[in-house]
Amino acid sequence: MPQSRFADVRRFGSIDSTNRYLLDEARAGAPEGVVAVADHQTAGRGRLGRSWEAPPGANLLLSVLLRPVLDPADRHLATTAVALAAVDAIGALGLGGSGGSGGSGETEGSDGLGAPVGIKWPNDLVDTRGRKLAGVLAETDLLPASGTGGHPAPIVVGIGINVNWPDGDADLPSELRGLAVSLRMLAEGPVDREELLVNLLAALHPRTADLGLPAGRRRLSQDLLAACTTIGKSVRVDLADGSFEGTATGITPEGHLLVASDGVTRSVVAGDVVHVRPRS
Ligand code: BT5
Repeated sequence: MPQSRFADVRRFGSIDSTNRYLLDEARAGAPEGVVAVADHQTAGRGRLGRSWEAPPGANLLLSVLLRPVLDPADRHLATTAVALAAVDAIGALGLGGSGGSGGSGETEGSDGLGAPVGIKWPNDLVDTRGRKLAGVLAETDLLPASGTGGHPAPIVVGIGINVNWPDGDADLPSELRGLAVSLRMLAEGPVDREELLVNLLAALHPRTADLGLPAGRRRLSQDLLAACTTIGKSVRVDLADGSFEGTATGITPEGHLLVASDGVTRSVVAGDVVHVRPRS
């Protein structure tokens, strides 16, 4: 992969968490572009102390170290860049599967992206039925030491993509049945993890380069809007200091979610949101 800034790929048979590994590397001064890939994580992490499940050898578990020169208000776009790169990478597999058709009327966020997947704002890849195919976790370390040596402060972005697990609902723990899906299920057959990794490393290059440019950041927000399955949905937004309900109506050029509620449209920043979910 010539010219890719993601050429330093470190592979692990088993590790606690690729995000934890790269945060430690970042603290030790590692440059942008280091990638960690694991066959298995013993303590894969989700947001807010949640865990990420994947049996050994089945799925793509990867983190990248970014050091974008970004205003703190734009740092949430690192999640968007990686989520969009994953949509690109899955599209490039050309699976041509049914995409889990026969669904529940979920918005197809993938028009024009060539993949039967969309992005549930802010950090999930979902199929056309809203089942979770991948999750993205961005972690940052603003300790002064991490940004020394001329490096901007790091953002470690991890993604877990369900490639060959689960093979069906029966594989899943009961709490994830009907809620999680894999590429294997969508393609109705095994999917090559290596090919997906190669596609993802290739797609990460332009997507993360966009973080550093005003026009690039607008492109990320526009492409997020095009891929976003949350638009048009009723949502409840849980903020640290309370919650409100409304309808997701759009995404701003800065990548914020617009939620209309009681005749007022509010802009919601990913970092402020504890949870956005369909209103029950
Ligand atoms: C996420 O958190 O979705 C972020 C997941 C990031 C995982 C990657 S793997 C590589 C890197 N290293 C790490 O240690 N982490 C990153 P969140 O939105 O909090 O969702 C977590 C929730 O998703 C869990 O509480 C489960 O309900 C559900 N879940 C867990 N494993 C799943 C899976 N394989 N597929 C679908 N849903 C899952």
